[in-house]
Amino acid sequence: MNTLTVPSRQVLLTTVSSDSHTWNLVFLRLLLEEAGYQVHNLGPCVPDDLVLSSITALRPDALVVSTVNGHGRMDGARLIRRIRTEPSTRYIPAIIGGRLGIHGDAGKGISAELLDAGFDTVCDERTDPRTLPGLLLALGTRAELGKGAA
Ligand code: B12
Repeated sequence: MNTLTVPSRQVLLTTVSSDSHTWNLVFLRLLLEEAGYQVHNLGPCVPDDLVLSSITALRPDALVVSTVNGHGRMDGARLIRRIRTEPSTRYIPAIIGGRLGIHGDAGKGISAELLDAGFDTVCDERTDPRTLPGLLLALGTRAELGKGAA
C-alpha cells in the first residue's frame, strides 16, 4: 500500500524578552500541534540571544512570536531586526501576533512598523488564531524558498 509521507514542519514558538504571559504560548502550541506541526516552545521572557541561537540550532521552518503584554511593538521590532541581520537566521519566515501595543487595538501603525522591521506577517487582536496554520502554510519554508537552507 502506498503511503503519502508529508514532511513534518517545525515551528519555533516564542515570546519577547519582556513578556511573562504563558497561556498564549500553551494555546498556540496545542493549536499548531493539532494542525500537524512539530513545535518548540521557548516559554516566557525569552532573551533575543536565545531566539537567535535556537533558530540556528533547531533550523525550524518558521518562527511564531506571540506577545500579549503590550511591548511586542518595541521588543518584536528589535528581535526581528536582529534576526534579519544575522546571516544564519535572516531568511526564516516569521509571524508575530497577540496584543502588540498598550492601547488595545493594535492598529495599522503597529502592523506597518513590524512588517517594516522584518516580519512577514503581523496578526493583531482581531486575527482569529485558527487562521495561523493557514498563514504559516502560505509563507512556505525557507527550504522551499531556496534561501538560507544550507
Ligand atoms: C493571566 C494574565 C497575567 C498573568 C500571566 C501568568 C502566566 N503565567 O501566564 C500575570 C499576572 C503574570 C500578568 C502580568 C502582567 N500583565 Co497580564 N494578563 C493576564 C490575563 C488576565 C489573561 C492572559 C491569558 O492567560 N489569556 C489566555 C490566553 C490563552 O489568551 P491570550 O493571552 O489572549 O492569547 C490569545 C490571543 O491573544 C491570540 N494570540 C496570542 N498570540 C498570538 C500570536 C499569533 C500569531 C496569533 C495569530 C494569535 C495570537 O491567541 C490566543 C488564544 O486566543 C490578561 C487579560 C485577558 N483577559 O486576556 C492580562 C493582560 C494580557 N495583561 C496585561 C498586562 C498589562 C500585564 C502586566 C504589564 C501588568 C503589570 N502592570 O504588571 C504584567 C506584564 C508581565 C510581563 N512581564 O509580561 C494586559 C496587556 C495590555 C495590552 N497588551 O494592551 C492584559 C490584556 C490585561 C489588561 N486588559 O490590561 N498577566
